[in-house]
Amino acid sequence: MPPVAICREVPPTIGDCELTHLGREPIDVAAARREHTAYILALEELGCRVELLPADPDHPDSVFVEDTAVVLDGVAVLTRPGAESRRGEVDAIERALAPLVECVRIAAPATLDGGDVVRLGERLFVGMSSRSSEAGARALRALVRPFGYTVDAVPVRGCLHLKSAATAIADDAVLANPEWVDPAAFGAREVVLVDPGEPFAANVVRVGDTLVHDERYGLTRARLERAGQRVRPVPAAELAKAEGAVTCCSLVLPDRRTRP
Ligand code: CIR
Repeated sequence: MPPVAICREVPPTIGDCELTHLGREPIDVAAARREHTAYILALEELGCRVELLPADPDHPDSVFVEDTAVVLDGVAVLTRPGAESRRGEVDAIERALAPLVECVRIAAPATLDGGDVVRLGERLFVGMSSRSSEAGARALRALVRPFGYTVDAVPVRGCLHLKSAATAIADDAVLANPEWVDPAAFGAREVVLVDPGEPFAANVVRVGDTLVHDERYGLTRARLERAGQRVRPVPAAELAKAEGAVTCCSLVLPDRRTRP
């Protein structure tokens, strides 16, 4: 079975998105939609079956589906996002995931954004950001332990989510910005650092053996390629004005152990 990727259309209200570390700039909705379409085509080209959910204008950040769930082998954890304005995004994602995988849910008062969860094999790392609480990390640990995963909390500074600071490029390797997270926290065999002039370049989506990466970060792309990685650049500048990066726009289900 091909991997399934869940995505959601860009809503017309995206200009009203949450912003934490960025100033508000006008967002060109048509340009954001063109980028999103190019991203979906890239996922399809890499073998994903994309399930595209309709836009939800009541939730300006709803294109950033990653924050609403942590999808693992055999289980999906529906989150309780740290921003109150985003909590209403979760039910539609649960409806999309439930036919595919067993779903469990983080309960109040814990908060967790999927963008704060980095997975290296069976080890999960949760960024202690403005969105995800220690209670959120504890709740995740209790929910995923029966499925064989460990959970460690990781300090993160200066950026929105842990995945702004570091993402997995293999089950034992990370791409990281050391200004925002200590790369040693992951105990990875290999660390590739972003080019210092590209602080936002640590975010990649792994699809099979390819990394989907923002096309603006050529110096970091060259570092990844020198490390033997295959990279698929995509346009992402308009959605970046909403403080989103490439991982935020999809939930890629592992192709093993999903429901038939
Ligand atoms: C937010 O602040 O929640 C959105 N404007 C951006 C979310 C980006 N999501 C992610 O990095 N996983």
